[in-house]
Amino acid sequence: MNLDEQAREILRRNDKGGYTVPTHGLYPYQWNWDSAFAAWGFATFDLPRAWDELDTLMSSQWDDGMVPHIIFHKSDPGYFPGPEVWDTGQTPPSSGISQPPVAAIMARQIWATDRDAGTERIKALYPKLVGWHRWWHDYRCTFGPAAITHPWESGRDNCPDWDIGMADVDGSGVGEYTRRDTGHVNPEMRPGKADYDRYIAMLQYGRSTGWDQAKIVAGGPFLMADPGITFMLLRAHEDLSAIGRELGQDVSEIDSWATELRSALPLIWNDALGAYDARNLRNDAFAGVLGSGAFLAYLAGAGNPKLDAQLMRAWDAVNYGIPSADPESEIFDPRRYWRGPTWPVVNSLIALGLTENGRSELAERLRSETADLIRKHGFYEYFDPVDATPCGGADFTWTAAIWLTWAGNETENAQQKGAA
Ligand code: 9WN
Repeated sequence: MNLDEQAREILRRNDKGGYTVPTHGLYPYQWNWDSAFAAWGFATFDLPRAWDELDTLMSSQWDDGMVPHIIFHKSDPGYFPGPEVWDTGQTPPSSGISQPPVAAIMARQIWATDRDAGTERIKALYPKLVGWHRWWHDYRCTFGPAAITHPWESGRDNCPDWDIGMADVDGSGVGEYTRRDTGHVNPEMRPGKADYDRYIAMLQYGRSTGWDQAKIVAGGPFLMADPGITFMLLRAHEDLSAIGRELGQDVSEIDSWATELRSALPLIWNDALGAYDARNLRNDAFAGVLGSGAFLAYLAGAGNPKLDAQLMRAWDAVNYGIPSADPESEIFDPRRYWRGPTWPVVNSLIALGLTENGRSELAERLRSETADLIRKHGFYEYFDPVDATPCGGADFTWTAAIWLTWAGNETENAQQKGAA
């Protein structure tokens, strides 16, 4: 089976009927941003199924507009914390936080593959996407940049960006619990026990408020500005606005969210670091660490020469893809989850921005390094950027999806080189 066929086979196998699990075992439910990438992947060979994925995701929307980070369609003892721990009282059961809002970005890409077939589908999704973006604006952008109330909300769970905020979270009183993730993959690759205690403490705080998002933002144990979400949301606002305009809608509200968010970017620019940086919104302190969240600036057309210099320094220090943390810092840990490894899916977003900003040579380098990883080892969750060791879960949905949409798309040049 060639890699395209293998990738399609993974998407089909991870399809649970209307939604896709990220991988069997480790992640047995529907995850928010994984699902948006899955839809993008399905769009290369089964367009109706692509739209179904987004429909199922958006059908989990809360009354306040939030689209949760995990949707627990069918209970599965293989994942902790499950629906009974989150206890959000929602139907379908879900977690109580959100995740990177990439659905509008993917919906626009999918629509472009077949306008006629997609128009009715995107019309139905559009008001829900607007409601979700309004939620981000009203509940998470009150300080300017997009804030997260839990590291899991960022999608980049244990990256060094959150260390200063995590240090203020007391995880000592969470009680006994059994992790399931470390039974599926090497514990050396996953966040440590002290991190997990704090994750659970934040969850317990949210639950104690009855998942009142305004209370969580006002008094929760953790609140940080996230450059990654800020750039993904900004880009998603602009894509949603473009979709709305084509549907003949009044998009002035969406445009005003985008303008406000763009004007907040100086608040997450750390001149001492020479890059965008996460910020603790409880005391304004910068995290002072360079990570892949900063490089998502390219996705929102917010790159600049100083960031370019940091990108090239960090990227040239490894061999495969853009590392999730600075390879020249002491924190760098090339196999531990978001503290160093490269994530094909993040690379795909950065490359999308680089291409659109006229940096196609860099985008092609990123594509070919990402493709090398997948060719060498298969569709893993993430990889060591120094020696290409495959890490985390195997047969991963979003890695298969970005192979089909991006990484596997050899340019004519590369194909000729390969044939020569
Ligand atoms: C918690 C599913 C998800 C991704 C996240 C990734 C990881 C979960 C976990 O897996 O997070 O949400 O249990 O580690 O960090 O980006 O969406 O693939």
